[in-house]
Amino acid sequence: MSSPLEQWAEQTARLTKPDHVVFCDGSEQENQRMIEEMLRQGHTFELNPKTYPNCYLHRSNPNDVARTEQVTFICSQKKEDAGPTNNWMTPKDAREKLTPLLDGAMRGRTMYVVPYMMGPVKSPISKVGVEITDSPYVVASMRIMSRMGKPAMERLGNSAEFVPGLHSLLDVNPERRYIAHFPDEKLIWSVGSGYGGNALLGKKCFALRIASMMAREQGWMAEHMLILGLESPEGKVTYMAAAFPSACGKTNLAMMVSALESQGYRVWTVGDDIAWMKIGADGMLRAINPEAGFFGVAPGTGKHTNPNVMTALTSNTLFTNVGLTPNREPWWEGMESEAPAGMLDWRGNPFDPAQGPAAQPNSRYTVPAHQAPCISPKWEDPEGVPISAFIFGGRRARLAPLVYQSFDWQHGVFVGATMASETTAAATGKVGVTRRDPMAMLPFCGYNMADYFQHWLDMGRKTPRAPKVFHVNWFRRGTDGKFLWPGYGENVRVLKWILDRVEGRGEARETPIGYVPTRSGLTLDGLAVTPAAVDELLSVHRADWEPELDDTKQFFGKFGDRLPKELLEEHSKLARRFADAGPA
Ligand code: GTP
Ligand code: SPV
Ligand code: MN
Repeated sequence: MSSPLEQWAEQTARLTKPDHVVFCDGSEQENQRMIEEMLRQGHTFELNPKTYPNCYLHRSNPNDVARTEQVTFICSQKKEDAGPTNNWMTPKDAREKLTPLLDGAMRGRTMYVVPYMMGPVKSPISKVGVEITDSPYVVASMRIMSRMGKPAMERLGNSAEFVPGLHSLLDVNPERRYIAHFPDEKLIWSVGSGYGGNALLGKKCFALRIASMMAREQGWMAEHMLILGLESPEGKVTYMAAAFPSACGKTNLAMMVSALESQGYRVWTVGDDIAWMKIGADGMLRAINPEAGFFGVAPGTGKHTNPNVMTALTSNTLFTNVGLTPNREPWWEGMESEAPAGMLDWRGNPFDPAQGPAAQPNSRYTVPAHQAPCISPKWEDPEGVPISAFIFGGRRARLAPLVYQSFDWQHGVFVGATMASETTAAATGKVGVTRRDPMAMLPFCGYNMADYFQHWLDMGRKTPRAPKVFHVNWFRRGTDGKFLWPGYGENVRVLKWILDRVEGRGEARETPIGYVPTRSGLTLDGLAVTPAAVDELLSVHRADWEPELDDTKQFFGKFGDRLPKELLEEHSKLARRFADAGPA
């Protein structure tokens, strides 16, 4: 008798008709074969073995450089179960559309069967997935991003306890690109794209969309959150998880070199993109990072902004869509070195600034997490780390102050549910348009977001020592259009205030939106920001919040009766607090 995995692989091979089938074990020899195949295919190049040993540059198809939300579907039986914020097809329609595309799709190719584990090897929170793909780039990336091969097979045995994900590049044509999720079977089908979040199925497809469905059914949480530990001068580490939309600073916050290191405040990285959390025996939410690597945005990453990752990515790293110097080193805008003469841009053409940047704005590095000097000693703790604070945030040129604290859990859920942010290059479409992105999960929640809000409310009730909830904004701009806050390592000043609040200290004033630090409540010594800029960063303007109240009301309206009444209650309370505060 063959195992459920073997049966699924056989069935898939019958459909996709590959020339060869390879079951991946995650070994070094196998990885070398994968790289040879990538080099042979012609879109991957070896980097300078002296300065970047075992590093490669991969150039994707220029039509395939970011997640494509418009062709990402939740295929539930009923449209209402996908909700108003997801694209929807019936499972039957999705199968009828995709089966002919998959029929014979792997002819002339190798079908790789990739078992992988999301989460630390011994953690009870971890889960197994299996991705079948015809892309060696996907296999090499999954090997960095997950515990691939042996550990997954050992956990799986002959059981059917895995999330299957079928991926084929087809002909990488946007007209034939679909990323489909089947809630009933906890199954993923992705065709026509080789890009990160569309193709590395363990990441957004499993660890967020499918896992969020499982988490709701089983009483836990799967969130688009970084996890960090803030060490205090006494050596105590307090863990926080933060949800910011794509390309809004999770990796950078999680890996920061603290500007307050001389005062004893230091940041340790547990995860940079996804958190799975369960209520622990101590009544706190315990978080694991399901991933094993960082798939981070390259542009804007440099020695001053993120020195930790710059140290990490000089070996065993796969770069996608960055520039290539004559010295065969990777280069991107914001690397803080002069653009070298004779460079090739991300498409492989001689770099001409008039034709656009050297690196694609959503170009990325894929690096093993353990290579980061800031990796937390607890990052693979099977129990997970206890979370004391949740931090929401986004890119808001106006409106949201540098930081504020919600009044309580229910208000915190409202703060998360009414998050909004300017769109970035992480997804195709317009950049810089403000859109509502609740809990940074708009593109990643696998079910109706009204039910997701209810799940958040329920989790707060069920968690005896639920995290305190905060909101931050590193992206507020002054009248000159420039960022008011220096960001990056200076963000530790905000984390320190959050820690103070968690511990019952931290000076704050009560405003209609929540507790905002007073200027003296923040540790600002040695910071080159004018007092006027700090005041602006901490201000709450009623004239900005009134249209915001209208917009959030309209957004909530999309969910009809399914929206938890608690959120409308919080909306009215916020409006009343502004009315009571009088003109401002
Ligand atoms: P995903 O991997 O897409 O989920 O993104 P992320 O949230 O991890 O974003 P990341 O940390 O990679 O940051 C994206 C961009 O925002 C980079 O270009 C950073 O340089 C920039 N950025 C990050 N933190 C800050 C900050 O504190 N201030 C400013 N101004 N920019 C920042
Ligand atoms: C994001 O877009 O939020 C990412 C990159 O983290 S991707 O894996 O492509 O989703
Ligand atoms: Mn992300």
